[in-house]
Amino acid sequence: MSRYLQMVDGPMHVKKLTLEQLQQLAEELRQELINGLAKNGGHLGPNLGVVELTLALHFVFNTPKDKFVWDVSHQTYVHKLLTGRKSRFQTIRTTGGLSGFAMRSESEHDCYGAAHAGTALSAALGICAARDQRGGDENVVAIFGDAALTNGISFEAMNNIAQTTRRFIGILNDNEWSIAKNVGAISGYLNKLITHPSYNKLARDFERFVRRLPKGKLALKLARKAEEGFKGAITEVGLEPNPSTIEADGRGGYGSSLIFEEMGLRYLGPIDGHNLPLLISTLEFAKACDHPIVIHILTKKGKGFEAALQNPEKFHGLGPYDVATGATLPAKAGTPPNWQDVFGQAMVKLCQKDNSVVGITAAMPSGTSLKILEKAMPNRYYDVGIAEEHAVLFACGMATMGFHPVCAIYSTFLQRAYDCIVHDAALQDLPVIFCMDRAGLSPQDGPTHHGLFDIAYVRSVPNCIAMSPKDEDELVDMMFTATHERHPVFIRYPRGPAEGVPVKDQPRLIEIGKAEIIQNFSNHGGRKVALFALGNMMRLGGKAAAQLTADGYDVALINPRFVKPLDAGVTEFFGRAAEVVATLEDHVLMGGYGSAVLELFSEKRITTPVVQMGWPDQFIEHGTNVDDLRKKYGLTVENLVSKLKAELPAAAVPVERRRELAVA
Ligand SMILES: Cc1ncc(C[n+]2csc(CCOP(=O)(O)OP(=O)(O)O)c2C)c(N)n1
Repeated sequence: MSRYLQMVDGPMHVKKLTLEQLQQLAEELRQELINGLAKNGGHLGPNLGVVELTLALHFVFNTPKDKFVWDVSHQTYVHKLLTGRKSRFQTIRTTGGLSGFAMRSESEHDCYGAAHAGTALSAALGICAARDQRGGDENVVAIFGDAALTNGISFEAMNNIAQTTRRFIGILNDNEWSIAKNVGAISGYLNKLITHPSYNKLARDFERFVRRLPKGKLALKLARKAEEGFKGAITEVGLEPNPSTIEADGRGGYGSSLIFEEMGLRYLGPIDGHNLPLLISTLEFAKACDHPIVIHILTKKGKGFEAALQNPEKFHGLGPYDVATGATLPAKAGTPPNWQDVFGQAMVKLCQKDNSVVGITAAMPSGTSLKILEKAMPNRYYDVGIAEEHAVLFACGMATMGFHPVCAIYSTFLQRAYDCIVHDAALQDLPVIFCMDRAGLSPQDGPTHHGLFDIAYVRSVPNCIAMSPKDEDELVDMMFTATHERHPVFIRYPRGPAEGVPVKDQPRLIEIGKAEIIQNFSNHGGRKVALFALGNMMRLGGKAAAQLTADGYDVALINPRFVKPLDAGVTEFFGRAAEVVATLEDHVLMGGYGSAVLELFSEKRITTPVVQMGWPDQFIEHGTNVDDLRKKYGLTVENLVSKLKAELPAAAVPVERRRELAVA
């Protein structure tokens, strides 16, 4: 490990370094990020962009007393390296290793956990309010990206800051990128703010002013609060109203910082977010400010690594890569296409055939592969920014006009739009199609990203149809079927490679509420087991069926397809015919598919024992891969087979039971 990084075990050590040493440390941190993430991947680009900012924050403030609230918090790797976690850094996002996000249980320096965007301003304001209630003097800093400003909650918080507290520090880390290029009017507004000549001048004046102070010693001087006069000078340069900017477009809108100032927030910037002394002095000023303040800093995603600078979208978050070139490993030959790519290609075909279909993403064109539609048919594609509620309401509006909008949203992010699902899509019974990506585990991301609750949250809402395909061909059939429906339809499918089955040229309609019997009982006299394997659990179900069959059991294997409406006929038939039933789902057990089966059994007075396989009632941590986590929680073929065998110890049916069955 490099020289200064080796010496830094906590923020107190950062404060002891000179400016030159800090600058050296910044380089070392960059190398640690680039080398340390190469094996397992991670959010390299965003973290390379905040090296100086994080150093400056720890130089000026004092965590854990002072509070840093990071939006999304995928950019906290440097913070982790500086707060006692560097020896475990290379375990990040792996089984038993550090989380890829801020997590309260991981460190006292992580005062607030996150991974969904747009939460930082509100949470930080809550912390400020609590501090004020208690009469404390902690500094609270919310660090949020430019894409967080495409999210409504950020504005709900900003609307509320000035009336709640006098001491709030916001840092807008503007790199012009969300995961993809940032979208929308706010992004355009920030761009004008950056490029407006008078603001550039302000930034230059400000820099020149800082540079005039004795080199190197500046940071230390400021840290010791010896420069009260200097702070005043910054106020003069940075915060004096500038009439030319207010007049920029004749309305006081573009080109001015009015949007922040009208919210009662002092605005300072834009400043170069890689200029360490400038950052330190600005943060020192903010610390002394008796008024809520937003500092607008400009950073480069991927700074210090050419490949990442060239391709910010890919390097936002990626798997293992080559340190020399940034090249990522190609998929192994024969790997099936990702579910996402099948979805994206199917969207193009559906849109070509049906004018009522459009695709909507909430800032995830690459993650969902909706970018395939964007490329092929840009006028049928909408990226609304990190705004899931808006995405759903927007889709509802289009649906009232006869469209079949397809919202491609990760299961975990759709949670945010639950009210819109209930109050808008379902209550008005609108034909919005929800393609719930990442249903199941998002292993390296962990509990914030696993999509394990969607069946439970959709199943209880009237008018909704919910399904899950066993393979990619069925996914396309389900999408096609959904475009013929008049109700909200939810299709859940996981992350990563699909099953590798060919996708038909012409999709076919699936009868709503109809399960598929993959393998019926053969009535060979073996004890009867019925396996209901939902969606991607079919692979596990198929293996268990093969093993049990080989061991002499008579096994039926059913693809339920629908969670709602459940195929009551098929479920009841196999429920009665089998001696034990198993339900398999990549979802929490509580409220999930197995619960739906049990509800039906209870209603029909079916007493056949049910072995439920799914995720327990707890948040599932992150892990290196799906297999690690499935093993830990018993979602394995071996475990299923042994549970079923425990219910039905002998493969052959005892004579009395055989007689009973014959009579029945
Ligand atoms: C509610 C929600 N929707 C989508 C995402 C996926 N996501 C993760 S990071 C990110 C972009 C964040 O951009 P920004 O806040 O500007 O930070 P940067 O990575 O550019 O530093 C998105 C869309 C998310 N985390 N949360």
